[in-house]
Amino acid sequence: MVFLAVLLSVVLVSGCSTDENTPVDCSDLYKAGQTVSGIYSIYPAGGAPVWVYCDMISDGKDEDKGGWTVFQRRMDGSVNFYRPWNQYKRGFGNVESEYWLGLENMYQLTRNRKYMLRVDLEDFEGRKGFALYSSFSVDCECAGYQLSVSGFTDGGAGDSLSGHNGQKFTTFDKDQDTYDSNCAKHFLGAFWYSNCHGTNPNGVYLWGEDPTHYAIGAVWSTWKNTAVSMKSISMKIKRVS
Ligand SMILES: [Ca+2]
Repeated sequence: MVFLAVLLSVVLVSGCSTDENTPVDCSDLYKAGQTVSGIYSIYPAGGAPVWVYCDMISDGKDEDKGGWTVFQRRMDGSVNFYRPWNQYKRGFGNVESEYWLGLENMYQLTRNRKYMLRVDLEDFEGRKGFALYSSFSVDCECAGYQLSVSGFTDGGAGDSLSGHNGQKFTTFDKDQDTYDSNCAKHFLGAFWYSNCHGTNPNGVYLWGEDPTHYAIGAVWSTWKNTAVSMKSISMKIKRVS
């Protein structure tokens, strides 16, 4: 009986140590045959698992269809995104609906691997657009989780993000933007603000167009004007081999 228990634990431990059972991201899961979009656990830093939504269908070309790790997702206004630094660092929300994966996880994923970025957008009239970037990474907390994004390809929504390249991340309680004041406080979000933004994906979920307050919504300004907040917006990364 003791021998059996020992044998079983050895099998379990060895089974868990394979790469197939500790996927770094959704790209690993896709390569391992997981082709259905949904919630999976990944191991961005090798240690503790993190729950994440994997988009296994986005992108037109068959050969690189799925394998997108969603790090930001808005869709129904169910989660408050006006949150402090520690929560943007660790992540928050609900992987079944709206969530933020966390800057530390994003750093761990992108520190030694090459990723591309896709931003999917939908307005309240059901129109869709996207933007692709061939390179995306987030630096360490010691560098303010600085954003590197480049290589834009238009998917109909225009480029609202390249202007944020090289910026550090700012929350209402940690001002690392280049504006005199705090962009997170002015635009009620948290982002790699500069002076301040071309897009505000973590802004207020405004349920459509509302010009009452300037650019506080989940705005993507090169597609809709700054008074229009998206119905859904998701930001997702995929490993480039
Ligand atoms: Ca500032």
